[in-house]
Amino acid sequence: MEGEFISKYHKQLDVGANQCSSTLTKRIKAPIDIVWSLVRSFDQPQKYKPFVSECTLTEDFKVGTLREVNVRSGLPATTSTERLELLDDEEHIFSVRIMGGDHRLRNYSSKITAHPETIDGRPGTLLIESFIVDVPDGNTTEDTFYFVQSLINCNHNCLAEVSEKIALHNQNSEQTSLVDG
Ligand code: A8S
Repeated sequence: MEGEFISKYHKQLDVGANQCSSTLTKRIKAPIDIVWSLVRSFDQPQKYKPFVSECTLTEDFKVGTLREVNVRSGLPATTSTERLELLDDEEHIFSVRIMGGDHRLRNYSSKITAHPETIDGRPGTLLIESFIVDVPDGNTTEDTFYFVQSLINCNHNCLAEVSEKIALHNQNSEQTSLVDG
């Protein structure tokens, strides 16, 4: 299934000679509704992205809207201006493009899809994220892969942690309400 989803949703058609592109997956032990509600919060990426300190929208939350993201210190970046390209709550597709900011990732765009999956007999989620970006001057393709993939892996791990915490909390309150009758 994973391969099918990747070829259906994550085929990068035009990867230029000075660009790099890749697809990462993460299995999360939480139902898709919980994971999706975090992924789709274009206005609050700090709910799960550990490097984001603040985010403000320039207009109402809709496709085409820009957000100004402030990045925590310690990274080679301070701000990023990003546009919501696609939000499909039925098919669970979310795509963002970086328009500018104080950092080195030019022409970055990413797409996330989420797919329900049973993990250890419980409702879980398969998350797939692909990206494409220019290789910055003075860097190799390998450096760029490594840099971007590390950031995305951190985001995925935190997304899993937050989602799994909410799922566990929901399970516990369901049990309590069963007992309370
Ligand atoms: C995302 C993915 C990435 C974010 C990168 C790759 C970024 O926010 C950080 C450091 C940078 O140097 C670039 O979906 C930028 O968050 C953490 C500011 C864009």
